[in-house]
Amino acid sequence: MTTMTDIPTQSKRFVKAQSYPWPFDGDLRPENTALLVIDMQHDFCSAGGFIDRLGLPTGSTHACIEPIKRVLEAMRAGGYHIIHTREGHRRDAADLPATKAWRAKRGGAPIGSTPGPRGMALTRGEPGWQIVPELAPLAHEPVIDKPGKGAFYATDLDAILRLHGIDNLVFTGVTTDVCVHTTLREANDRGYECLLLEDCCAAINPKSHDMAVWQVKTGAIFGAATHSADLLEAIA
Ligand code: TIU
Repeated sequence: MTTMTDIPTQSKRFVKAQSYPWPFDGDLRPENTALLVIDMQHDFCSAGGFIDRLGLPTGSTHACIEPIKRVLEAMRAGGYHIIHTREGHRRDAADLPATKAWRAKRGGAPIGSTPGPRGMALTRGEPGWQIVPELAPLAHEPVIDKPGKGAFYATDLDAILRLHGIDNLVFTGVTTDVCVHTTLREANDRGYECLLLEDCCAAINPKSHDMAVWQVKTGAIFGAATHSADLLEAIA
């Protein structure tokens, strides 16, 4: 990481955000900044997937595909790092905690058995586990397969970020209050500078989304939050 004094004032760049202009040190460059697209899989965003089989709505998670696509295209064009994540379990279920298996089965969307319209829920290789085609990763973009909510737990995400000198993380994806928040909190504790794009993430319950965004916007505890338009303006 650079220190504040390393960056000449004239080359500092900030995104308008709450509760402070982001990143804290103004060191916003394609080389040290990654877009994280979290769990934009059919299981969370589409009919017949995990969330739908639990009897929960997917309207809000589906609706953030388009805003994420705009940011993805702009950051690809700008040469920023792009990293995708997928939540899912090994087909042999060796990485599936009994607690999670029990809860999913109880909710009506068993993991690793009893296929639904998009195959077995949250199971690697199944149709529901695939990333939605609008946001399909390019061949050179790392995809982090994660068994948990947080993208740092039991993955090589931290190693990849450090190998590439990435300090700043822009958060998009689903769901705001579960996997996005868990990953943002994990990243914050590891010293990464986090920006949440509030129109590029969604929760099952809009009130829970609002509170999760509020937590990031208020008090500068985990980082900052903004709308994608402000990020796009800053990197244009
Ligand atoms: N990706 C993610 O957020 N996993 C979840 O289980 N989310 C729920 O909202 N349940």
